[in-house]
Amino acid sequence: MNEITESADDAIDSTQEPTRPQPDPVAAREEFLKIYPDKTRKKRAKQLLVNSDPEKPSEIGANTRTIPGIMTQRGCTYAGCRGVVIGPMHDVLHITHGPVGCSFYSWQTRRNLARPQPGQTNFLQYSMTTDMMENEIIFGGEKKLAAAIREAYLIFKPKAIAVYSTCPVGLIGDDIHTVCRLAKAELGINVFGFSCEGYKGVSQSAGHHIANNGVFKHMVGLNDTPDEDEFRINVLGEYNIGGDAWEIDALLRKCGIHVTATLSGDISYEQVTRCHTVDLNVVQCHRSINYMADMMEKKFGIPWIKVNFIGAQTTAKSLRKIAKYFDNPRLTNRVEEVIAQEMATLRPVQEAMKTRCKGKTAALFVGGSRAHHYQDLFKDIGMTTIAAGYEFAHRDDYEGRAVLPTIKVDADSRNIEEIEVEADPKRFRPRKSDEQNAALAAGGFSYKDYEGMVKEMRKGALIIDDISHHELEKLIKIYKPDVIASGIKEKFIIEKMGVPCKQLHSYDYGGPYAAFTGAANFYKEIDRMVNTKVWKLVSPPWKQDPQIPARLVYQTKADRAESEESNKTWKSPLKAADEEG
Ligand code: CFM
Repeated sequence: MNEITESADDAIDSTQEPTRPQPDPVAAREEFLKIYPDKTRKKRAKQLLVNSDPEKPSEIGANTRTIPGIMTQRGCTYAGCRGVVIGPMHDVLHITHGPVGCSFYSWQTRRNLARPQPGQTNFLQYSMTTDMMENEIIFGGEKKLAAAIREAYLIFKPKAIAVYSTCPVGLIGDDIHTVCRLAKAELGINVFGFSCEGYKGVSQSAGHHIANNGVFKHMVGLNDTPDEDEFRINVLGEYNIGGDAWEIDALLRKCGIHVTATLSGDISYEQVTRCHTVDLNVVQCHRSINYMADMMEKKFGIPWIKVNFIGAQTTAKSLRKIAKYFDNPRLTNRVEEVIAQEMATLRPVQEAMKTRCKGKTAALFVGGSRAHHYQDLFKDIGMTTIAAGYEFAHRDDYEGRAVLPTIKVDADSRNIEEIEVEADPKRFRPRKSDEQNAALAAGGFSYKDYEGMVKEMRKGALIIDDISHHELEKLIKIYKPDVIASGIKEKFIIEKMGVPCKQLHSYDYGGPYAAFTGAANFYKEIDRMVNTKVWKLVSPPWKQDPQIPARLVYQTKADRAESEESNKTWKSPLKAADEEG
């Protein structure tokens, strides 16, 4: 038994197979693809795979443009930068330079909660924008931006202001960086901009990268004062959705591990400026923040490991790995004590929910990390993930970081700046000696070790990148999963088709789901969803009042003629009923 990863008391049965016989995945895949025109089919085929050998994941088409006409769940680059990575910093003032819609739709739509300390400010409830109008689009918006920064400063007196470019700003060429530099000199506070125009990348993923670069350049390293606590870490890629970061923080504190900064859940500007003083970075969401982890390692010598605090067994494994890194008997014992205590409370809930959920199936289509992480929570209660995919992750998030050197750089990824980082002449400090690292490696410990989603999925599962609405509907019809974990854009279609949908971005107002305490919430929530009878009573409107049949593409002329004919004679059943009186 590998002592880092397993222990008899928290081991779970991960060989669980679904109770109902499952469809043939190869035939299902064919069915998904057959409606597409040739070119589209060829492209989608690369993004839609059957997991034929989990040990050797096939190369997946990921992080490429969505084909126009396909309904995608993706967001834009601005969303990934302003909304995801930097937006949660609660005392930084965020100004969107653009038309009002971009700001309005990023106004508290993500549940990144904050509980500022006494004396700290919280601007999260505000949404600030330059509200560009035709005038600025034609004659330039730099003056309006400068005025907005000045005005916001006078009202709120923040320590830092971040400015975000939207699509039209990139198109007309406003130089936000010069405006920010001048404002910084004028106001004497930190002001910096992000060229995160919505169109800049193929998804919000580009925005993560742009945000990482900017936070690293403009904030990290400004204050060298370390916290006095021992075992100091940062939790990177945890955004406190529904309070997850608070559960993780409380658990770590119980173990005696100190979190200097969580990037960026419930974090203050000041914490970001000092986060380079820790001894270890642990990465929760690899997709959104791996850049930061790598840059901090190069410049300051802080190593990083991948963790996962979603799922009981994975949480235990992550705690043990952190303890192993610090290699301190006191900490190691304490971690074991905490795991034993937490599992003693959680196990009865887990067992009870398992008897009710065992053998049921789930499909997950979320973002760039949750579609992987949440499979562990389902596994905890005996459920099987039959299909999963990310919206915008890259190949390494599917196949593991080993494929990084083989990822082709295309025109879209080249568009995003890769910043050159060198060791800081004064502040670079290796956290472990070569001997210590050799001993860790001999004990099975590895750094930067994200293995990706596919290896942990069962043979025969479907892996679907950037799933389309059409494919989702087919999946529901063919597989009838007991629950789908997904987002708000598709939630109600799924539910109208009689399948419960757990919204895994904002948690449908629920959560937290992280750490042992959060796991109990999730098990109970999923039990309620998969065991209620209400879904069998749903009759979607299109079954009662079918719409005119329309086709995406006509394969043959006869096809088209048939469709046109049926349109002519089609009558709404409701109308027919009316006419009959
Ligand atoms: Fe990371 Fe996220 Fe996610 Fe993400 Fe997101 Fe999110 Fe997400 Mo929505 S940072 S990749 S861009 S874990 S907002 S907190 S839930 S899509 S899976």
